[in-house]
Amino acid sequence: MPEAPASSPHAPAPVNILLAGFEPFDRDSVNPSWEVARALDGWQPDRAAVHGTGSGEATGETGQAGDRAAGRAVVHALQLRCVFGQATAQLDEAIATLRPALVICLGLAGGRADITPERVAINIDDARIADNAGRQPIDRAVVSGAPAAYFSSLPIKAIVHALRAAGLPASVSNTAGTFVCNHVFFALMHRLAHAGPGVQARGGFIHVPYLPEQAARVPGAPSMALETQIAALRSVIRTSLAVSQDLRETAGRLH
Ligand code: PCA
Repeated sequence: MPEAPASSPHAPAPVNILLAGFEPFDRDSVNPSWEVARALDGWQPDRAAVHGTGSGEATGETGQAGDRAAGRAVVHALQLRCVFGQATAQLDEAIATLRPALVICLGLAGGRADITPERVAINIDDARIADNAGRQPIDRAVVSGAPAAYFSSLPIKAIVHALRAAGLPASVSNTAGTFVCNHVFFALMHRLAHAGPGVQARGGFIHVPYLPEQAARVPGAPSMALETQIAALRSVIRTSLAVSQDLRETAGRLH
């Protein structure tokens, strides 16, 4: 559980960034989503970095989020259990403690080759495998009575644009699946939608590929080195802080 940093009377309170990743699941011994989050724990994207992403035209407009990012920002890593219900309780508790301006949850999508910001979270749990507590809900709402879906409030297209400009493979994903990642993503967006006045956190979910050592056990599976994944998440955070209005360029698919 991350601690909120002590506030100093001289410096403005830092902008807190909550970066969550998952524990290993499905017989794996490592989960790159947590390895990336913990590598960035304590990282402070500085003002120059926020405004000079090296991505040229990728940054779009800056607005309120960019202005706030002009002060200090600091990343707090949180490891989530891969357990329906428990992971969302952990995330809720961290949000209540840190009051972050930005919440990015990461998860492993084994079989994907690139960094994939998710566009949409859906209000359904439909587990093909059991979670780490043996739970396997089928066709159950994440939050009963809540809307069918929420969109990410991260600038997903600007994120992809900046990653590609830096030579890092990325694409928008239109499904986060129906397992614990989508569950957490939906609960996050529902929570942010009901955060009340004065709380203006942006949030979303990003899937990452296997690490090379994981992919070696699955013939033909794509992977991405941990250092590349960490570099990608630095870019994602900078773009999320700097860009308030997402790019209008297609990431559409026919199917
Ligand atoms: N990936 C799983 C759950 C935890 C993780 O890292 C998913 O995509 O649902």
